[in-house]
Amino acid sequence: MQPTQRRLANAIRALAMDAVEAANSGHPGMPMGMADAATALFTKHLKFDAADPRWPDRDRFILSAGHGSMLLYSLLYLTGYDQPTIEDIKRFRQLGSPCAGHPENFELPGVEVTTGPLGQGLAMAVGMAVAERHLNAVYGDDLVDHRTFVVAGDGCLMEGVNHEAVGLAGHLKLGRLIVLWDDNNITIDGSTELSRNEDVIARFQAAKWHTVECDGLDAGKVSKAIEKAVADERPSLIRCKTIIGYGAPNKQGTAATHGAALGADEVAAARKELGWDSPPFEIPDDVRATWREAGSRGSKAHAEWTRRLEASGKSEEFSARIAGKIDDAWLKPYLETLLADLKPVATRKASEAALGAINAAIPATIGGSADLTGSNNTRTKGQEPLTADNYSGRYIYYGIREFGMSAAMNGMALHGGVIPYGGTFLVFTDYARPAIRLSALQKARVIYVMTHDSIGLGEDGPTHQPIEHLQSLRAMPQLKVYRPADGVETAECWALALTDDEPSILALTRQNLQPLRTSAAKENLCAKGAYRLKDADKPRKVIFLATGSEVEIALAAAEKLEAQSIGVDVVSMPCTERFDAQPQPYRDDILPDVSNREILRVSVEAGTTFGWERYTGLHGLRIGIDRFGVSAPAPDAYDYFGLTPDKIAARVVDFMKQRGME
Ligand SMILES: Cc1ncc(C[n+]2csc(CCOP(=O)(O)OP(=O)(O)O)c2C)c(N)n1
Ligand SMILES: [Mg+2]
Repeated sequence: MQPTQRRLANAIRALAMDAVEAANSGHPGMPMGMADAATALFTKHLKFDAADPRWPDRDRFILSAGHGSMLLYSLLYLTGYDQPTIEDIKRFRQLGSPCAGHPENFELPGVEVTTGPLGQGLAMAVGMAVAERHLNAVYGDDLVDHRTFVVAGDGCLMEGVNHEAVGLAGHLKLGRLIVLWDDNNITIDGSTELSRNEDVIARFQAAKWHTVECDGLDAGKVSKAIEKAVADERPSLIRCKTIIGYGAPNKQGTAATHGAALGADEVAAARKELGWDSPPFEIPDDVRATWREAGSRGSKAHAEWTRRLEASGKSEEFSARIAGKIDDAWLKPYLETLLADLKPVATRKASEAALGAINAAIPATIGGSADLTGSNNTRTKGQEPLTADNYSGRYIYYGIREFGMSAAMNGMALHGGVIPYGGTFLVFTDYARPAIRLSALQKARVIYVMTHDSIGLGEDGPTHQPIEHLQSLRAMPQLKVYRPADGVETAECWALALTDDEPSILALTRQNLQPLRTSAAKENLCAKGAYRLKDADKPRKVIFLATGSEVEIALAAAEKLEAQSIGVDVVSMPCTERFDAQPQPYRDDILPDVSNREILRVSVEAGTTFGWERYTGLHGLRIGIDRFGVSAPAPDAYDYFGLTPDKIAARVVDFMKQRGME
């Protein structure tokens, strides 16, 4: 006799209890409450093949309630993925185990996205569903035809980002997005009544979602609800009424099961309650066999899909597209055209021009903006909007949803087959920051087009003028921050961002900048992160390190110093992270290892000076802005903060005098 769905679910419950017990750390409540619903999904509905976690047409499963990671690890193990092994599960949350505290896409191929920061899994799922519909529009049902399933908790549905995600999904009519809500009325502090009285169902309905309710502890009923969700054209919310920690007789239904080991006595009592008599980490043969069958349920569909791909004549193109392979063949001809007709241009405009060439050459790009299309210059000629009526479009109007946009872009990038870029003002990276951090952690190739990158945006004033943003973003691991100085650098930085396997931020100006790179270079000079734009004419006394719009100011200041017989190198530093990764000899060549008395290093950036001592040394000179900005036309703001060639040259001369350098 086949084990019942309940018995299959109890295998999840047992593994979750035992792993948390062994680690004496973790969250048993959520996996125990949602075990039946997950069993229904994985044994009856989810299209996947445990033998190939990367099958492009698999359904995506996202555990937005990432604290319940043992639910996912159990499912991957039980259905027969190569990883995790039972040994991995025994070492849950220990150093080196792929069964990390929260699900990490870079640890286990079966984990689609990294979750734990509540709400973001759901928001990334929206991006996955967008990518699926877009690729379906491009390649047809034969090659792309899958769904995105999410398990979200009360926390996910309280976080602000869920409002952005739910609004966007409803608007884009993402009918293949299905969210199972673990409605257990419990969060860490206790009952949800402590903090929520909204009608969640009514809210989703108002956002044009389909909703359905079921007993989340009855796999059969969950199955019926999933069938209804699949049949509906709208995105669906399935309200699964559950009991947190279900099966632990003395603790279930309470916050005590949320995030702590149940304790030996309660685990023993739960085993009795559930009729589960196997020792820890042991799965009875009948249960294992049935779970394994569920894991290979999709193998036939997978094989048929592979045959269709081979017969499509698009096999190579499709596979390259999914693998995300692109080159920068567009760059050279683009730069030739650019250099033939140089004029002052804002780097946001230069970015738009580069994007014209990029979008024509690389069909995988999908652009967008959080309601600042005309300011971010992110939409190029002929780029059709991606809408509910036309998923083949390549431009998304995200609305005023910076966080939602960024999280969706993470989902799109991790789905594969598309390369998302999206814009807002640099200052509003603050609104997007939690998703930017997940781009970096997950190595999602997302390109953030962040314009209005300094006081140079002018009259909008201090609320809109970034100060600490560049440096705070540079502090984030696995993220490249680019601040190009002219049209050529902008194109070079775009090329680097597109071919990277990490996310990038392009910080771009509102104001016009002079062309600085006026002839073709043999290589992409921005690739080294910093390079000498001008060599000292007179004996070198000063090295300017400048970025973006301040490079031309540093150049003009250098000319003034040269006129006073002070030799100055000007180094353009579009990407500090790349410079840091250069071999020592290169870094020594740009920044010789001598004291600031011999050669003074001066940083010039219209933002905080915090951190620039990393390059100037403690005894160097840092020119920047260590307060909030001002509301004024850009030239007045620059003058006010002393960021003009005259004022900078004077400051350098003064500083050198004080140091006895002359
Ligand atoms: C953004 C964010 N804030 C806070 C936390 C810490 N945290 C983890 S789980 C949780 C409670 C979530 O409640 P719910 O989603 O209902 O999960 P349940 O207790 O039902 O398992 C909190 C506050 C987090 N992981 N992410
Ligand atoms: Mg809850």
